[in-house]
Amino acid sequence: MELTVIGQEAGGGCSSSGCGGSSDQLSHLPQSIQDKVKDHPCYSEDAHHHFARMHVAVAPACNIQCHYCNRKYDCANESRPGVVSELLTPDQAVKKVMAVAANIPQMTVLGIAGPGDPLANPERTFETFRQLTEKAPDIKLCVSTNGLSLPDQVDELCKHNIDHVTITINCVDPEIGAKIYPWIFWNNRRIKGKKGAKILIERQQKGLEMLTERGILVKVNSVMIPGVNDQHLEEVSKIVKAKGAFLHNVMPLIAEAEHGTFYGVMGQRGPTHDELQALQDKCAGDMNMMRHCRQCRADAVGMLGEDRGDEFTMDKVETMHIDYEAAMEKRAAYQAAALATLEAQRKNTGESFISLSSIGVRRKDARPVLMAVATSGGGVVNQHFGHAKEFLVYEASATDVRFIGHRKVDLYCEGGDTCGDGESVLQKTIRTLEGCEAVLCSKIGYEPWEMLEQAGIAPNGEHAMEPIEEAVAAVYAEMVAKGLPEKTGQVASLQAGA
Ligand code: CLF
Ligand code: SF4
Repeated sequence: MELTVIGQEAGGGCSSSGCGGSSDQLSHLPQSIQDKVKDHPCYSEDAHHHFARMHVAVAPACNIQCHYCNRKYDCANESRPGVVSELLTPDQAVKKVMAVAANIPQMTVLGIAGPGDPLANPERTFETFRQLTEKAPDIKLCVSTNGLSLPDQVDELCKHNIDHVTITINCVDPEIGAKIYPWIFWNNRRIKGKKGAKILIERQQKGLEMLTERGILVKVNSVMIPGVNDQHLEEVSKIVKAKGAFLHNVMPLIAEAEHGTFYGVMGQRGPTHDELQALQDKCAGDMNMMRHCRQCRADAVGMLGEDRGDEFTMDKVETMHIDYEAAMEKRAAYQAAALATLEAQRKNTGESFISLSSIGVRRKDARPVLMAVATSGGGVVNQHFGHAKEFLVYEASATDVRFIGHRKVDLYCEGGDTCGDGESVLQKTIRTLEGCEAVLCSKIGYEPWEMLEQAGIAPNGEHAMEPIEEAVAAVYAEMVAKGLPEKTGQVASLQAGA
């Protein structure tokens, strides 16, 4: 028997990678659809190591109210709550996109996701798309909506070659909807409670069907709200899949009192890492799940998990002198090389096997282990522990290695050869890694090494520059060979959230 590392060719499929775009999962799809997702950082989990997205905040208005939203901030249906984006006109947005395209060759996708609802601002949204289709036809266009106006806008979306649409669908039951949406604004009227939620749900479902009939890929976002819709989202997942959604992204509610949202003020909690993962796993039986969402800002720029927006504020963009011809050549060359690397990685991971005989037959049923990985992109272990702003979490088992999600941390090392002394931040980082039993990075300082060991997390810098899944599998094999400890003591208490 063999241990498969991301068994794409070996039949692991999406369940092994937990992603929206492993090559096996896509291989049954028409080539035209594979082409739409292979370099989209949100629709393909492995593509997000190589390709970037950007958002332009051109859409200020919204036509509904969500209990997790405060209009002072970006739309929380596709954005991290509590951040404010620089609002742009369509002309400014196009200028900014061209500047980013010239400077960040990884950027393949332009999304409009706020700060309000893009389809509640159709003139501004479609004018931006219209100009970009002319000026930058190689950029994929993407939009995110609450769905209320969607059925009215589907034809216009088609006209602009928009291949990717996200609809936030938090429920299919108006009773539950009334607990999430106090009102909607529709046909020039404010409609409250269950009645409003019912209309919203119907419009979302209709929009979803219309898009899939036209071959547009639809991702559904759902905000997981414990005690409100957490028990209901499995059903949502089944229904949206049946209606043709391509990918389901269950995101955690983030409700802080200081954001001034209804939920924040009422003390509604968000889910724990374990609760989120458990729900994603339940939904995954029926649906391709996205687990690498970073809840971006409405003006995010760069790879998922990084934000280079500060480099491209309008005052900076206005002063940039860009040789577009040279930049576009560089862009095309980068993207061709990145795709070739990605294809090679997909092939290699599909073909990589570690013989279980090397770690002993009795370990066929060795328990799974969570590991955290520090990476700055490229699909390899290549980041210093102290420089990581987030860790990717993988689950290794005797049958496969799968991506589980990411954990954001505070940066405590400000550079130099040694890690900083921000002990309390380091402790916080280690708490963030609860449940993980190893952390893979390119380098790590002495102090965090010791503290990780004390917390029951094995630091590992032996696999620098290796592809992540292969490195995780190799560490798992070593751990199993040594004998996995019972899940007790500190690790268990951390997993319990202690
Ligand atoms: Fe933007 Fe959304 Fe398009 Fe991606 S983000 S409009 S599909 S290009 Fe991606 Fe960011 Fe998550 Fe959105 S990580 S918040 S899912
Ligand atoms: Fe806020 Fe977005 Fe909901 Fe509108 S759709 S209320 S902007 S979270």
